[in-house]
Amino acid sequence: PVTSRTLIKNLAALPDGPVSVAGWVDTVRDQKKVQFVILRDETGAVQLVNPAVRELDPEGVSVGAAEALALTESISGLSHGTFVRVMGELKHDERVKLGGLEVKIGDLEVVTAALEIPIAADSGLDKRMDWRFLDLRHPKQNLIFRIQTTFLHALRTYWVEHEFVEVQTPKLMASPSESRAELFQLEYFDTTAYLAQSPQHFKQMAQSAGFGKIFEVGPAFRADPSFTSRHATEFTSIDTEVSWIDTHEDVMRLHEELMVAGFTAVVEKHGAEVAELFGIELTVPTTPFPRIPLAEAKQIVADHGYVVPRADADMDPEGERRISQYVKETYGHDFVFLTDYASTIRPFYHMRHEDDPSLTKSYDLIYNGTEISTGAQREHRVEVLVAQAESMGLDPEELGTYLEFFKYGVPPHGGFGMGLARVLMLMLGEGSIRETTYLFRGPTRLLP
Ligand code: AMO
Repeated sequence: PVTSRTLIKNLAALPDGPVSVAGWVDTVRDQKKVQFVILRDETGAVQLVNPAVRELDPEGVSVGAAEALALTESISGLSHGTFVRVMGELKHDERVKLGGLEVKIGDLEVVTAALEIPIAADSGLDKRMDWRFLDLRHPKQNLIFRIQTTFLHALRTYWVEHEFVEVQTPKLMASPSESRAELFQLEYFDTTAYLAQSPQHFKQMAQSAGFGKIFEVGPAFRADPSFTSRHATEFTSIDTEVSWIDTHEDVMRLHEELMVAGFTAVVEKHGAEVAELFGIELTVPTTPFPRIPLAEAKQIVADHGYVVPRADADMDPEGERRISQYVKETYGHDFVFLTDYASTIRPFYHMRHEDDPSLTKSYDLIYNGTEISTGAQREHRVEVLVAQAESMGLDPEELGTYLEFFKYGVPPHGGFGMGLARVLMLMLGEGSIRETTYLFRGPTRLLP
């Protein structure tokens, strides 16, 4: 341990006796004869107690009376949010509602006082985002980021055990990484740079570089002006790319294994807390996840009374919700791969089916009604790649050095990108990725 404080969650396992705890004041109940303080740290809450001394005995004889009076006054003045360090005596007592234990305050040091906290648990989302550092003190918010840690750790363990190489690709680029849409442009000395919309180019480069299997967890930027619950201008993208695949089916199998690894760890470690704080019974998804070709999925939702607005377009959010509902009812599954998107609505680098070039070897993964991921087998034959780019109106010049990666030998490969905050949002039944992003960035939010 690097500090002498005991984490509040660990108090229960200690015997009665002296302890040192530290955290912030949640509430003070200042009664005539006794004071109670609920102290929180990142692991829980505990009740502190102090027998109040309101005035000095006129005889002034009792030893320590002045200190006891000062302590009582100090506790009376504690505002919500004040950070304190407390030395005291731990006592297990079944009658105490909060965890069946109590710490009798011996000494209380005010480390930093707090102004009146400007938000409450029921404040509006935007106001909470203004005060995100205070909002994050709430146990629910804290749990989200512990779950995120567990989820990413499990993915990382999977990748490492399967000999994937971790890469950090640059976020400053000379050319757009996905398309000209939603592109942040910035001054870069005498030239223009773009913020990476995804690590797409460089995860494919790793296949040309002979790395075989790679992963990256890093920022991606999209100049998306919309104010939806699922879009941010900066988000954390989970990316992986592997060589020597036969079809996008191989990518989907990898994707399923990663999701099972992530969910297994989260259910094991946080299942009980999630049930308690979010009211959700998390389960590990079974494999294989259902797979439905996009055209069929659109037909299914149409048969159920909803026609996706444009026949040649992607599923819209309502279509995603409905196909998810159908899959839940039909297969009892929270996940569904929508596969074989039309080549007109997929990036030029998606491989097309040999027997039907109007369709790509690609998929979106939908989870509880919303897209969390896009994946595909990539086109690795440079002449086909160039033709596909041109047929979609792209100038190969604009692709920078991307095409070079394919001219010196490259294996067949594929991969996927997945938005971290979306996974958490859908896992925990939250209404917005603002809740599951540490600091959300949107068109009108650059602070704090
Ligand atoms: P795509 O553009 O579909 O694919 O993005 C992949 C996943 O990233 C997340 N995502 C976002 N999350 C929050 N805010 C946004 N503005 C946002 N945009 C995307 C979503 C989405 O499913 N290079 C490909 C992936 C690949 O083929 O490997 C790509 O970027 O969860």
